[in-house]
Amino acid sequence: MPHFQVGDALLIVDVQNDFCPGGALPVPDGDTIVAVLNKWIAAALQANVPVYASRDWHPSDHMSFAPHGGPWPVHCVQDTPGAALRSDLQLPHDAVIIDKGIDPADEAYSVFANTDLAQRLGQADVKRLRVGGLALDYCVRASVLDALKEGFAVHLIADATRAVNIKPSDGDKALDEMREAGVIIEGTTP
Ligand code: VGL
Ligand code: ZN
Repeated sequence: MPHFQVGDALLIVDVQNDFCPGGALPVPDGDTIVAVLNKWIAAALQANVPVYASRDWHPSDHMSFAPHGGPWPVHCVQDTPGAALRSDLQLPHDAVIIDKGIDPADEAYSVFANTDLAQRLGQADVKRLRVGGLALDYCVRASVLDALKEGFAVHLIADATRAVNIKPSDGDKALDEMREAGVIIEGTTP
């Protein structure tokens, strides 16, 4: 069982249609984390712990897109169905939505890049983050490393994240880097 306590928050990274099978930049089995996250959301609600959900939220001319010289297919364009959060993700009504990747000239994998998330977490007296979402080897990795640098304690929910794995070892490498930086990896469903 998750042990949410005062000072905790749940951070859900980029659980959007484009990162799930059928989307523009699908993460293998990305959709399977939704059911896991829904259990953590229910536990957060019960413990009165705030929930934050980020969206990769790009302008149509974003530098990460292949037509603009970047490595990725066009994905998560603002206000398109692909950029919408998965409709089966049961977010609380007062979940805080954080949009990132808005600057066309900045990749911004991290949820902390050019957003007010750190400030908002500070205002809410959050000390420890439980993190899940997509993709493990990009935005989850960057967000977890930044959260640790910002001074938060961070737990990664291992079965609530999946890797793109362009190289098959990318997910494992990201886990190693996060572990070295101080993340606590917790295993199974709550
Ligand atoms: C992401 C690639 C490009 C992610 C975002 O959310 O992990 N990956 N943009
Ligand atoms: Zn992106």
